[in-house]
Amino acid sequence: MATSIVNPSTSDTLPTMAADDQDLGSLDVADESGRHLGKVSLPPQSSWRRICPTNRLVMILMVFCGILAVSVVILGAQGIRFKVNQRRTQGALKSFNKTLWDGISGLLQKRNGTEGRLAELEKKLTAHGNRMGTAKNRIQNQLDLLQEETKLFNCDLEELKSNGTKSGCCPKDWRSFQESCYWVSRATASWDDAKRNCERMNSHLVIINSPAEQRFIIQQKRPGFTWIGLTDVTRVWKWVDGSDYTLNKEDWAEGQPDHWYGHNLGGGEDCVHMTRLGPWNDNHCSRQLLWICELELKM
Ligand code: MBG
Ligand code: CA
Repeated sequence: MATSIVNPSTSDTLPTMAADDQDLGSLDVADESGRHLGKVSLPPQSSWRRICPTNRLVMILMVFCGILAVSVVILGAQGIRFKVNQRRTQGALKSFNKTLWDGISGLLQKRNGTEGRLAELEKKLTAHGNRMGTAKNRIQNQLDLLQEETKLFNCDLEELKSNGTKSGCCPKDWRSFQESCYWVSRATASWDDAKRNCERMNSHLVIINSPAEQRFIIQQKRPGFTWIGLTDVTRVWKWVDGSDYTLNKEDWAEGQPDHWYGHNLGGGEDCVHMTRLGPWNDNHCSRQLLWICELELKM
């Protein structure tokens, strides 16, 4: 006798069941005539398992595909948006770049222009400065001349007023200091010749009466030993006008005066000169040195 297991979904021979509610834990078994033979127990199944596994796979795949499609769409949309944004940003950057370059080239042009103008101004200023310098020199020369002429004029006036007994001016080429005029030689001579030369010019070898006068003479003298009007040829220190000199160590160079005999020129050292920097030394009167004459102004 043949038996069959009737599948509720494919055959009418099996008792109908509500597919949703039927417990699939057992199956009815019937023979060929349809007589019910009993129930066969099936292992219990979850509600998912009751659905055909192929359908479930398809569904999962479909869901997955759906998610994938949605993701692709979202990503695509985002990609498009990103591209649009990127293009916009690029556009903005390009325009910013252009603006920046325009600004920089404008600034560079301005700077070049300013530099050019500055160079021009500098040239003008230099030229102006040179002109000013020349003008200043000319004015200074004219002022000096005017001063000199005023001095000469006053001098002449003074002489006229005093009937020729007073003079306020130094002769040409003589330098004025306080109440005296000074003349500095270019040549050299012995002390005696120098003294005579000064006397020929109605003056005398310089007599130094004060530190201020000493400083002035140092400024005026040429570099080199220079005779002054002091001697001890009479064994007593005397100025050329006969006045006494009291020895002051501060006037002299280190170790002087020493009346040195070591020169083999005969005698010692009786005539005084200024050394290069100013302090005095006694020397042999025959030495050929520069000299300075002094002329007192008649006041
Ligand atoms: C010289 C002086 C000379 C004499 C000598 C003594 C180096 O200076 O000119 O007058 O004093 O020194 O050594
Ligand atoms: Ca000496």
